[in-house]
Order: sequence, then structure tokens, then C-alpha cells
Amino acid sequence: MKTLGLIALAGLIAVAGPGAASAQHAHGSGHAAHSAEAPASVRVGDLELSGAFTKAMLPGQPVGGGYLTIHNKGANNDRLVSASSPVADMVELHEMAMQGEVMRMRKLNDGIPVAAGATVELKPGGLHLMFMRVKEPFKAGGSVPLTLTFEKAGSVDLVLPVGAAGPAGHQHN
Ligand SMILES: [Cu+2]
Repeated sequence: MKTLGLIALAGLIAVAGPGAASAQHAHGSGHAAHSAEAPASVRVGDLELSGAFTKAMLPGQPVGGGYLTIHNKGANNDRLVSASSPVADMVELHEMAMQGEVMRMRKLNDGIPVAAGATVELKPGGLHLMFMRVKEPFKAGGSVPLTLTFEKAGSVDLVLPVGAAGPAGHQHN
């Protein structure tokens, strides 16, 4: 059930040229202090994807997180159903939440709903993409290709800039 990027290839990809990132989105998201280059926003169907980034990985760290904001500008509910990348064996959809005093993550087998009109933020400490069994650790200043597949909007290709490694907050279990 992969419709790899065909829709996106039809011209929906906003290539991230310098300055292509306009000020369409200025989320005041308090603590996500990453300093990667300003990401462009990408449109697929009714969805606008912006602020995508990942972080540098420490040597020996097998997994990496991916983050972005998804805004559904349409009248229909949609859902992020899967993600993939050539740099990882697989990319899972995860959620982090406090369980008592422990921050735990779990895999979201039913995907991530993006209701009509809603904005869903994948960010450190919350919903995120998890690159599993990454072949080569992400390095700051690099970039990571990613394909997202939505139930209705279809598939779209993104390139995530790699920011500096964050404080080690992301534990996998
Ligand atoms: Cu995770």
C-alpha cells in the first residue's frame, strides 16, 4: 500500500531553497530550541507540513527522532499512517508521555490522526517519528530524507535538516 511520492512528484514539493521558508508558521513552541536551518513548508493535498527537523545522534545510538508540524487545512479528517526513510530500517510513529514519574514512549499502531482544521505538532517529548536501526548516525548540518504517507493526502517526500544533538531526553525501551 505504498504510493511512493507520486502525488508529491506532481509538483507539490516546495523545494527548500534558501529563503523558501516563509513566515507562514511562527509557532511559539517554548522549549524546542533547535537551531537547524529554517525549514520550508511542504503541501500535500490539504495538508501543510512545516518545521521538519531531526537531531544529531550520539555514536552508538541506534534510533533518532523526527519532528514536524502538520496542519490540516481541509474539511476532511486525515491520518498519518506510516513513514519511511532509506537511512533507517524503518520509521515508527511514537508518542512520549509521563507514566508516573517516568517518561515512556509507545508505538502508535493506528497512526496519528490529523483532524480537519487541526494542527498536530510532532516534537521532542511528545508525538514523534522514530528512525529505527539507523545505518549511520545523523550528523549536525546534514539532512535526512523522509517519506510520509497519509490516509487521504497520500505520500510526500521531505528532507529533514539535522540539528545539534539535544539534551539526552529521548530514551527508548
Ligand atoms: Cu520514539
